[in-house]
This record gives sequence, C-alpha cells and structure tokens, in this order.
Amino acid sequence: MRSFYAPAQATHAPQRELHNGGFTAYAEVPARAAAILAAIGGAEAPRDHGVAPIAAVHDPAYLDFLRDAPALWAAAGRSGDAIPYAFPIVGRRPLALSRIDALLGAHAFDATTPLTPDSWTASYGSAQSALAATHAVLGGERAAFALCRPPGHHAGRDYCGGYCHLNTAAIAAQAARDAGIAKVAILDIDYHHGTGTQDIFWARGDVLYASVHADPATDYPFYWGHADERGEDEGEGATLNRPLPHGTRLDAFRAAQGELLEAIAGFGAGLLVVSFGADTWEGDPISDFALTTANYQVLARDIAGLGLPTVVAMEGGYAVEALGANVASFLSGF
Ligand code: SP5
Ligand code: ZN
Repeated sequence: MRSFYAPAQATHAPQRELHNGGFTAYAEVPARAAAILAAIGGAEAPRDHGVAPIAAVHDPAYLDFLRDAPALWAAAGRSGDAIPYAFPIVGRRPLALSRIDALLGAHAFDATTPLTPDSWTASYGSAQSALAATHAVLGGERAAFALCRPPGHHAGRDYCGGYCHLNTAAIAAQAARDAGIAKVAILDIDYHHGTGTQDIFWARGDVLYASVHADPATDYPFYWGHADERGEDEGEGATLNRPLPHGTRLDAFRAAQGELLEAIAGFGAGLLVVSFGADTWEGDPISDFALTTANYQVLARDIAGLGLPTVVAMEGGYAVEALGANVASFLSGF
C-alpha cells in the first residue's frame, strides 16, 4: 500500500502534558512515527498541496494562531511549551484578544496539547500526508495510508486538543468532496471519540461521521461521543456514535464497527476515510480496551469488505513498542 509521511512531522516534540492532576511525559512522541515507518518499510514524502485544502476545513485565523502562538509565548517571557489555562466556557464568540493566554484558551479545549515552535510545520506536514493519500486514492489506488503524526481527529475548525492541531481526516474528506466525490464517510476507530471531526461535519449531510470509542461517561473527551449525538439540520442522522465499556475485546468492537459499516454502505459514500488509532490495543498506556495485534487485521478486512476507495489516517496509539506491528497488522487487512 502507498504510504505517506513528511520528515517535518517528527519535529513536534512537547516536553509534557497536563492531565489527571499533574504534568506527565508527553505521550504523543516522534518515536511513534519512527516505529510505524520501520514496520511498514518506509513511506513516500507527500507532494505539497499548499494551505488552501487546510483552510477549506480550518478557520484562517486559527491557522495564524498555530503559526504565531509559540513566538507570542516567548515574547511574553515564558519558557517551555505554550499551554492554556483559562477557557471560554460561557460562550465562544469573536473577541479581540491580545494576551497569549487568552488566545491559547480560545483555541483549545484541553491542556494536553502544548504548542512548540515546530507544531505548525509538523502538523502542516501531517495534513499534506493526508492529502497525498487522498489524491493517491482519487487517482485509482484501492487504499492508501497517511502516517499522520501529530494526529488530527480532536482538532475542530478553530481549536486544538487531544494532541491534535489540524484535522487530517476532515481535510482528506473535504479534499475528496472538492474533487467531486458527492458523499464521503469517515469511520473513526481510535479509542477516543473524534471530537473535532464530529463538530466539523455536525450539520452537514454530505459527510457521514461514524465512531466506535470508549464511553465518554468514563473516558476523555467526556463532553462528546455519547450515543444520543446524531447531528443536526442537514446533518441529522449523519453522525453515529457507538460508545463501548472498558475491557472491550474483538467481538464487541467488531459488532459495533459492523453496525457502522452497514450505515456507511447505506449512506452511498464514494470514498471512505478511516481514522485509525491503535490505542485500542490491550497494552496501551493511557487506554482500557483489549484488542490484540492480530485483531487489527480482522477489523481491516471487514472495512475492506465495503469495497470503497479508502484513505487510512493515523490517529492515536501510545504503546510505542507494539505500534509498528499493530499498524502493519491493520494495513495487511486491505
Ligand atoms: C489522538 C488521541 O488519541 N488523543 C488522545 C488524547 C488523550 N489525552 C488525555 C489522556 C488522559 C489519560 N488518562 C489516563 C488514564 C490512565 N488509566
Ligand atoms: Zn486516541
């Protein structure tokens, strides 16, 4: 399978993240990409499709923020990575904010996504990998793999979170729409619900968002991904959520994914984007499902059974020692 990865994606390397009452080592490390590259035998550097297909999904002011925030942080006399601490829960509306802390909080939903001077370049490369895989599939490849790192599915139109800055799956789906594919489906099988992807397509009927994930009643991101979230307006019924309990193994995961595959088949999509996270693996350090390495091939075969041109975009997966084998197992199912 053709795979895409830009070397600049390795440069984003925050020191630490804030969650569960303290700072811990940042889980979304560059070594994740190295492990995947070693297991799949390398990847092609993506062609540069420019910023336009990114701006088709994200607010241009947010893209400026991603580029400029680290310099503003340094100019305010701060050291280390830029991290927010105050969030506009009362209502997000256009405000002329100048202090870096206000900008950070207005463009993030958590404190686990620090920005470094390299974050923009790395995430830009990640988005280009998603675009290259999409164009490979539009050009006739049965399936292609975008080694997206930083990952994407938590990033919304104008906010970051969950280690994500640019929503690579959404950028891929929108690029396919703009290339003339009338309906696109996104299947998200990362351990966490894809907050940003759901938000971006919430009121749209042309892109179906379907996700299997840990129940947000017990797991991050808490406020998104409950079973009663089904989209709005044109998008009503085009968001599907299947939360599952801790300890979930192949049978229950496969059954939930199977329901979503049936819905995708009925939707009439011309192209499928899979947000693939290997943080559903039994040994993942921040997650609580129990899939095995061999299980990923089974899940991928079921997905391939749809017969749709498929872009696989990498999301989470934090057990670096098993990540390469898990991704290789998944891709072998195609
Ligand atoms: C792309 C992606 O997978 N993002 C996930 C971001 C999760 N960040 C919050 C982590 C909270 C970890 N809780 C640890 C519980 C250990 N049992
Ligand atoms: Zn995840």
